Amino acid sequence: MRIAWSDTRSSLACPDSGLGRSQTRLTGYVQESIINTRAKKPQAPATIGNLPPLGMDADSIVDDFRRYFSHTLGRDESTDTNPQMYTSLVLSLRDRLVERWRNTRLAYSEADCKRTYYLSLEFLMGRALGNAMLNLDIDPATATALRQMGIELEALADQEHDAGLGNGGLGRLAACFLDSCATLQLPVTGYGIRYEYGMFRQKIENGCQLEEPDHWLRDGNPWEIERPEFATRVKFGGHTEYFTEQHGRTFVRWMNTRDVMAMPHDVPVPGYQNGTVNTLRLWRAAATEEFDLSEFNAGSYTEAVASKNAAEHITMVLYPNDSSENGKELRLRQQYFLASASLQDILREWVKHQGNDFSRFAEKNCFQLNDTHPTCAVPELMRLLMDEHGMGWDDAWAITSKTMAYTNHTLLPEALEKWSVSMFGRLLPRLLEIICEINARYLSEVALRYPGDIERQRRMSIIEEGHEKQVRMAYLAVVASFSVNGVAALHSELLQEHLFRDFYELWPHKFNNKTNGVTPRRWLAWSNPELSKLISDAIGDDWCTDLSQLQKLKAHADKATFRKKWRAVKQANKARLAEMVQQDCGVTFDTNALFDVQVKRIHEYKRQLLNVLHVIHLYDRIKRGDTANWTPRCVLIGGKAAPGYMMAKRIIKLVNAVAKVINGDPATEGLLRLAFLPDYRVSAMEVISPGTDLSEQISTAGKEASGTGNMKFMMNGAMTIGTLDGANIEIREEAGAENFFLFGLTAQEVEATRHHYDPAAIIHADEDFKRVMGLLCSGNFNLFEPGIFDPIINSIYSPNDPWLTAADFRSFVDAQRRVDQAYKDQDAWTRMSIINTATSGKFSSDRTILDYNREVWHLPQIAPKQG
Ligand code: 62N
Repeated sequence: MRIAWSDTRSSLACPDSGLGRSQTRLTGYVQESIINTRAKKPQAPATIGNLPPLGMDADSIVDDFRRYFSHTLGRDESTDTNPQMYTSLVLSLRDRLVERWRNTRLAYSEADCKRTYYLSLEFLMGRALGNAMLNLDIDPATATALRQMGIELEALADQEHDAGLGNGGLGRLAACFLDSCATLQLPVTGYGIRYEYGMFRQKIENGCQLEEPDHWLRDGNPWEIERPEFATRVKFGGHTEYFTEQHGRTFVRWMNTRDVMAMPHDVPVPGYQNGTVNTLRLWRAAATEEFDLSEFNAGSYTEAVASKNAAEHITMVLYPNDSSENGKELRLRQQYFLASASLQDILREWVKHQGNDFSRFAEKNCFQLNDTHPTCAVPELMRLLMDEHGMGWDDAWAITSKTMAYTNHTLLPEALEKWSVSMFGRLLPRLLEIICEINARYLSEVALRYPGDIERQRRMSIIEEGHEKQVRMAYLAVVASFSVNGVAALHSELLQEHLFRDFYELWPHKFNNKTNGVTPRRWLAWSNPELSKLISDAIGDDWCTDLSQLQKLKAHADKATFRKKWRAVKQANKARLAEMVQQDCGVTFDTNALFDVQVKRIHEYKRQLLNVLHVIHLYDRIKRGDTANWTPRCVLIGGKAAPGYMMAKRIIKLVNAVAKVINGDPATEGLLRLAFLPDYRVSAMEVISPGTDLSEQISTAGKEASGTGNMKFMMNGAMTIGTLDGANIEIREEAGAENFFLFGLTAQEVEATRHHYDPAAIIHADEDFKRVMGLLCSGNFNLFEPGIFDPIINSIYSPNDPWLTAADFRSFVDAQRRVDQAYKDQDAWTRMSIINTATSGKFSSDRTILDYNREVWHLPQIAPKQG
């Protein structure tokens, strides 16, 4: 059997000998590692010197572009679809980012200020070119430069693959946050994983989802810069041994590990026209060097080279589950790999400047955990401080518990991460020991506060007892963090009342809310240039960095000329969206119809099914001739299903099946269209949200933590039809009840209804609903595939349906009727559309980040020196 990871016995664990078991030697080793990490004398600087700033005019860009294309990339054939042309443009722009990047680093380091590290397994960045041009304020110059060379900017920009390193909202939130931090000039660094394959590409065949690998790095990634000088080593496996020093102090060594190298790739994160460029550092796994050698020496050269693979597997692929963790060992490897590499990186930088003095570490550093996924950072920081830097438990815990902050993104029990204790112990034995010690100490605190309440200790334990013991990562995160937040007001309340009730009772001061937001640069300024111009012409352009300014639009909502322009922009954007639907779905959308859109991950709790039931109801009305005063509708549904989530995949099949029948029936001409948009992703949303009239936010109340798509739609002037769930509640508060289509049970009513839920009776009592179910059950949409929708039909009829789809059918249909009515009065509709944009200011991620900074991070804003 070949060893997949390097064995550190010979080379690393004890550099001076192969023995290393005697106490004196080990003492020597620990001291040496401490001494090695003391501040080193800076080396004499090389004399490369400072270069003059690069020109931001079209001519300078043309010069650089030509040099990259001809000299650096060695090409001379140029066509619009030539990948080297795209690369040449990116490298030219990147140079301009690099200058500002350096200035930013310098400014932060001179300020010697506190920093925050945003740890996330996902950063759903999408495309970077448009964002870089906007934030560098170099869009017009670039367009001119390319025109001079006879190149079309749009064709080039369209070549960029989305960086799809995330599943959905949680990953995109991380990306919006980075944009806001750079724009607010906050010293925040993102740490993530450079997956070789991002979110899968979705193909639709015979109405079913097919997954294709997303090899987004195939043509190279000109945005990133590899930094081998900061490569770090991450340990796995092995075992621990305890030693006692001469002075009686015990310490632990984690040995016989199989190591993997972590190679950083830095991606620039430009702020909006402010000279700041922050960093997103993404780690790639690579084989260690010496492990080749050990295998090589054993005489198995090819096996040694081949086994590099195993190490590199760690960062091969993003797990495409957005709501249920599956307990796979490779996923835990990814999580630890990110946590360990990032913390080592941060501690190395600290020691470079401060030596082994950690007395001010807690006041200078903060780690924001994006859900529980990076929670290995808690025991890993303890381990590094104790085992690598010689600190005692209490000091290490003081630092850890003052620097960790945890954001929760879900209440769904199936999404709460748990790791089997036995697997955890095999893969990360030292970390498991530390977790058990954290648990023991914290449970004794619980015991002190609630003497004799054994049941409470069992409930609150980080280790869940049972047939198979499990580590509850959310509890670990809460215990170790000084701040725990939900992502919308309702969600944060529900966390305190349910999931973390016991913890809230014990530590109320830890809990807070941070309502999500999205960046107005990408989601309004860049993706909707026409509306942006109209807005700026009316109220100036400060809104881009102070979205509350949009309030000023309210005054313009009463002007007929303004409303006319507003409507013209929406029409143009609907035409763009219709073009995309035509291209990707082969369905014709008439831009005079109401564009009704639901795009998000496919999940039962998000209730795409309820949406389809409404569409079937509209079809039924058409078929029975109930079309007086009809409002024509084009319904668009898009999103990916987790590859193993059968119900979600069946719902996609249903949407496509219903679409086929409806679009193919001449009776629906001019009245109703339904399309499923394949491969929903960031760059698609940039076209979708500007062209939408009605945004569907119809989750079962209490289940959607926040939602962020809802905010993108609102900014772009869409009306929302929604339940009182997640951030919908706050959207409705801001827009006003009269500018929001509300329906459905409240979160409280949902819980109360469960005990006496009788969907069959509800359906029987509702003539419309009965007819819809009749169509579904008769096989009207699956003539040649009998029975395929039975699981869906059964879920609707089930008294145990967790999502209570039938309970909300009637009020949903009624709300949609109000939508139809409202859309008929185009002037009134446009007014409501303007008001929605005008009141969307709260949902800028700048506001969210300022909240985090005021209440959790406490960072200074630092502007780099220009030039
Ligand atoms: C979303 F670990 N969550 C929320 F593998 N999760 O659903 C949405 F199990 O309401 C919020 O608006 C948004 O976060 C931002 O706060 C979400 O996107 C995941 O993508 C995810 C990924 C992996 C897991 C679980 C959840 C896993």
